[in-house]
Amino acid sequence: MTAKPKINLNMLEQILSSRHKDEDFNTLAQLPKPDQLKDCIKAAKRVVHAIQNGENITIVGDYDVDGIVSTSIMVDFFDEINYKVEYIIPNRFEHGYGLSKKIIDMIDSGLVITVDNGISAYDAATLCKNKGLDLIITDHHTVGDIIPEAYAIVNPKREDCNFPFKDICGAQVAWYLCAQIKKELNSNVNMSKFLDLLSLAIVADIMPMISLNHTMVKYGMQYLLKSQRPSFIVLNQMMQKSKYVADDIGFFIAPRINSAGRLEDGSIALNFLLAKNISQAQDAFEYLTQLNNQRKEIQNNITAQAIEQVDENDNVLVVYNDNWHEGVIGIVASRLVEQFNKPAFIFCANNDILKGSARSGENDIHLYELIDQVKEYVIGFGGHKSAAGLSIKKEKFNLFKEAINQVKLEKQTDMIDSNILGEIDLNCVNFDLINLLYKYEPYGLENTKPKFTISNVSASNISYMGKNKEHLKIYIKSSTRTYEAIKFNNTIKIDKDDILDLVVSIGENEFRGNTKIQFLIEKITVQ
Ligand SMILES: [Mn+2]
Repeated sequence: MTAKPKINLNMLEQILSSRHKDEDFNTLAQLPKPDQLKDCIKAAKRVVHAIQNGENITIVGDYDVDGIVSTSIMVDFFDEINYKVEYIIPNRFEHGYGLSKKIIDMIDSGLVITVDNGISAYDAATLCKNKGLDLIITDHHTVGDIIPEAYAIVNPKREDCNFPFKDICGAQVAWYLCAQIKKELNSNVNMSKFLDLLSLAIVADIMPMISLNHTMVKYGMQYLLKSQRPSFIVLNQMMQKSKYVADDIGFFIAPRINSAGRLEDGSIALNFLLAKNISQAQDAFEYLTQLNNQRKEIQNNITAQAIEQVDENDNVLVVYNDNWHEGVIGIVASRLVEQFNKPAFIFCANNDILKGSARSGENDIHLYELIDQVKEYVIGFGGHKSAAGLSIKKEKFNLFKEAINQVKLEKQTDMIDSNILGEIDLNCVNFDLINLLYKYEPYGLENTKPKFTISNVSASNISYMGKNKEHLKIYIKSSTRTYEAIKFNNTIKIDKDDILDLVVSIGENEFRGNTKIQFLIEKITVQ
């Protein structure tokens, strides 16, 4: 680790404010307009035509948070303008990802609108055409060499799209299309009522937390807190927060919504978000919590097995097992990235085909481009910089693993190290510091949560929490007070006599109206 400066409050304010000094779109009123998205007007006009002619409209979403939120925004919007639409969240196990033949077989006529998927649905687009279905693709994933044949394609990553900020999520694209439809219809739907939902998708899809994403999540989390959606009333009751931070979404809310599609069916989570009353929302929420607990157990088992297989000398971690659960391999990849600080590919089997999920974390490695360089071994792939999905033939596994490890990686920064702002003196840690950290929320990709080193401390009251005692809790002392510090998924054994160097982020723990300062430990080194 390189030597870090000692941080005080003034320095911290300077560092954090400088991150945003050249940014556009700092208020909701400054957000770019929907017509800046290529094809958005064309698509909206087609939708209005469909409404006027009473055509069937079918929304096709995805089973992750972004896809589910995209779908719920669309469904809710059409509800607001009093037009009944059909919607389908593909089932990962039954239909696979995105618009596919099996999904098109379920649609008889009219207009199909994809949300958070579709940009790689070449064959499905042709099937739609042959079946006389008009297709509007809204997506945000990387546009490949071939573009599907569709009536309109709204995707900021199109080369010919001049939208001023490219890294928005699927739900934002869907929201923008709704905003344009609203305009075409001269309707009075308040588009800001969707910001609560949008904040979930932007955080969960790991969009860069800068520029318009920062603004939308910042305000979205405030809307979330006072949201009148039954689902969010239930959520707020459970969370008991006076304010939200991005990690509340990332660690607590998103995993529950994701667990539906990972283990069973994304519609369960969609029904939660669209619940019409508190009791419906309550039931759906309890079920999601159950699924999420199951998901954790499966994931912990697979993570342990995957770690055993990892070859630490590889630049890119590639592991595979026949019996791994397809729904959790993406998270397992994230856990490997955390532990080894390298891009990770986790595969599970589907007959002779291996389905894989890749994560690059906060490394400067572009996964889509990385896979593109070894695409001769790949059947199909899609995704973006920090997350991707792919499939390969089982017999090509070793070749793929070898080839991807031959690719010269552009740049590999130490993820944790490069995000550390400096050494923090425990005597400087007080609520002034906490408030300053909150002021620059939400944090995320490209605007990382401030991390600090704390050197030469010892731990008291060492304890372990969680079902498998996987989380570590310790107390550390300044000259005047004692702080709680948590390490999730701890792998290091420590003793009360050990002298420790820590990398931490600092936040609050709100519990039953009591607020205390809490450290989240990223890394522990025993001296
Ligand atoms: Mn997405």
